[in-house]
Amino acid sequence: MIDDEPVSTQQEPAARGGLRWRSPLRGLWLTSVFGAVLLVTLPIVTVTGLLSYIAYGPQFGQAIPSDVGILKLPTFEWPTDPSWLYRLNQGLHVGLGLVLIPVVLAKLWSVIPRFFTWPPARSIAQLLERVSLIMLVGGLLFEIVTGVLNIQYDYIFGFSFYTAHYYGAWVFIAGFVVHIAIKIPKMWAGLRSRSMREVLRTGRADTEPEPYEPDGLAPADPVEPTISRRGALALVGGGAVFIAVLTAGQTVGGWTRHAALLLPRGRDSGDGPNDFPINRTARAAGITDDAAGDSWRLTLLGGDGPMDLNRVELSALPQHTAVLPIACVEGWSTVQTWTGVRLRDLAALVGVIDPSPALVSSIERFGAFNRAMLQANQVAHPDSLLALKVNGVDLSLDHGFPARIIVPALPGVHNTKWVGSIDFAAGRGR
Ligand SMILES: Nc1nc2c(c(=O)[nH]1)N[C@H]1C(S)=C(S)[C@@H](COP(=O)(O)O)O[C@H]1N2
Ligand SMILES: [Mo]
Repeated sequence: MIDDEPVSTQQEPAARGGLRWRSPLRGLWLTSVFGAVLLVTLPIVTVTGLLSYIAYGPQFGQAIPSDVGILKLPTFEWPTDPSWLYRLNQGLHVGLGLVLIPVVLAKLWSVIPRFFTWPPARSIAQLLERVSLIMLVGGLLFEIVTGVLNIQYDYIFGFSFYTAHYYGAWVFIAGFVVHIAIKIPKMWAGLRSRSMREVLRTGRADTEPEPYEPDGLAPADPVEPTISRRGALALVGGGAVFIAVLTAGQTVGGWTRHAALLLPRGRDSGDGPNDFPINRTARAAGITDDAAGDSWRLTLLGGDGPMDLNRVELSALPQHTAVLPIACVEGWSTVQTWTGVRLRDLAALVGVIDPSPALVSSIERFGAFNRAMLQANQVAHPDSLLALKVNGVDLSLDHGFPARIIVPALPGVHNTKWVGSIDFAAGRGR
């Protein structure tokens, strides 16, 4: 057999596992571009995630997980202004988190020979780098998986991924910080090793392989390019845009909601003015027409309470209208016009003039979201309502009839539906 393939040059990279990774695109430049994108965007996903934890009110033990030991964050009163604050926070966290998945995968692809380097470490410093890399990559993939599962399947499995997601975040953060500290100079050099303009002008035929260096990312024996660098960037960017199209509808609403395929519950809607996403239906929550019917009473506790009010009495109190979003932790949101009684007016009815935190309880018996502690500023805000109506008509049973909470910038989950009682002294440790 006449074969002039140089056997010797094949064996050398094969020994370091390089034979399988021969793309001429692989190298410091492409890795640095993906790295730079993630360097700017992943901190946004991380910080909004941690803020979301604080918005849940860990000071009341109602963030998940409730006890996080030394990972406890400094908590503060989550603001009520602007009313879209949590909507923006959670839209960014979930939306950006999903959109970045193709970039994360591309970045991993670009450094894949690294994971097969042998021996894995030749010095203590290198060993530490490797451990931080495992934390970074493992943490990130774990966050993506638990995040997506949380959006898609939380209720199917009947348990929460929040706890895993919270601890996973800290593993990722530790790996990310170390990785940045180690790699920033390299990334900077990588970004400057090619001109982006030049790359965007170069087609596949003219695509040159990256220069080989021992211990570098570029292969010693690159194959012919199957795609240009700009093609690779377009592919990854296109993937990100595609995911954006599949998710944006969950917040933008209207007809775009039909494109929001990554959003299982947000598509569930009611009729007419009550036609907007339903998180948990009355049926799923075990709310019967009877329990929500004429026999329903709202019980006010604390101060001079208890005091019972039926729905007719509530309707006779001064009514206030506010345009406010419901923004779910899962990323979807919807803005509606709500009408009802101000929470601070209800507090005043039982003689509580200077509101403290209040505990709202639903008549729903078993759900995980059947009660919520509201901060004092949330009770006091003039737009914080016990809503009886939405968009000018009575709430539907699915949206919380006879009455539900709606508070500006409050995480969706704490806008309790089918309210049975409000304890205005709950925060005073009675
Ligand atoms: N009693 C009760 N209230 C609840 C829930 C629930 O399961 N039970 N779900 C919460 C969640 S997670 C969200 S996002 C909002 C959604 O309100 P909607 O179904 O009217 O859109 O209701 C909140 N109120
Ligand atoms: Mo939610």
